[in-house]
Amino acid sequence: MTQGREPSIFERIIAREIPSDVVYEDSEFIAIRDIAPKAPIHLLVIPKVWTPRIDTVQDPEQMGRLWLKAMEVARQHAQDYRLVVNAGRGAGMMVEHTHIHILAGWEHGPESD
Ligand code: DGP
Repeated sequence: MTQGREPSIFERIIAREIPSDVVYEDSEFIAIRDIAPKAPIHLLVIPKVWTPRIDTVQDPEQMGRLWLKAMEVARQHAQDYRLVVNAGRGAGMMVEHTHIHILAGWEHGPESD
């Protein structure tokens, strides 16, 4: 249900209108490989229910589940990882649909490669 707005790229990925490399999915979340990776491992954890950006998520339970899922997915791919959230265009946010970036897989830390 997009109620008048254009579906986000991530909603189109969730609907399988756009192909992506899905690494995790359940009824509430999908996790995919970022199309333009900024680290050897670069995943996106995306709630299926659209909200424009993370600071519009009001429900602490929902927020908690999102971060717990991001850490769970991260640990399935790496022992050490960085979680990043861009909130707003001025912070580099390109896709208006709440998501958490998982960055990992460097040999000697994020500044090494
Ligand atoms: P942000 O800048 O925080 O809004 O991050 C959005 C990310 O989404 C960015 O790193 C690139 C990624 N992205 C954009 N379009 C697609 C797509 O069609 N498929 C995949 N897998 N990732 C995408």
